[in-house]
Amino acid sequence: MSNKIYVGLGSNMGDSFQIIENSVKFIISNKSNEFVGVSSVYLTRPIGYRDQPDFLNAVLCIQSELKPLALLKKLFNIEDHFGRIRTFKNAPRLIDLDLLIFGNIQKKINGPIPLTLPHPEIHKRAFVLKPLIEIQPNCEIPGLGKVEDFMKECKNQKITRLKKELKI
Ligand code: PH2
Ligand code: MG
Ligand code: MG
Repeated sequence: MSNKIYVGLGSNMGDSFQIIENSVKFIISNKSNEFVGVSSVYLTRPIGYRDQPDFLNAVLCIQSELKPLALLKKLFNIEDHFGRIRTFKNAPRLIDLDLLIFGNIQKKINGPIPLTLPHPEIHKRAFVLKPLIEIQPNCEIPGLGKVEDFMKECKNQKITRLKKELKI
């Protein structure tokens, strides 16, 4: 069975634009993943741990045959490939690849690789909501509601769309 999946990409170290572009290419080069669309890249202020550089963020939409944990493992491998070092929660990073929405799946997996679907923070984060709306204006977060309604509550989070486009 194939699912429509939204992946969040974020980077605030190194050549963030290039790392995001290469990560998208990597994800869609997997034969189980079909490219559906990608948002613009946005310059965003750090949310949570604030004492770190601004981020570049984007959202990718794919159609995939992979199961959630299988895809998550592949995303972790790509993060490792680009040199991500895990120090503390929300630390600056070369690349962060998050599963945001995975079809209609709503579940919490508490195994060795924990995973909550949909991602538990998306509805509070303009750096996810804005690019999601760009590629899927009527997007629904399974079990939560419309992305556009949540975006209204995040209006105070400053985010700027870059003119430079990803070359996929
Ligand atoms: N990721 C976080 C925490 N805060 N802030 C921005 N602007 N962009 C991110 O990608 C981001 C964040 C945890 O993964
Ligand atoms: Mg994250
Ligand atoms: Mg992550």
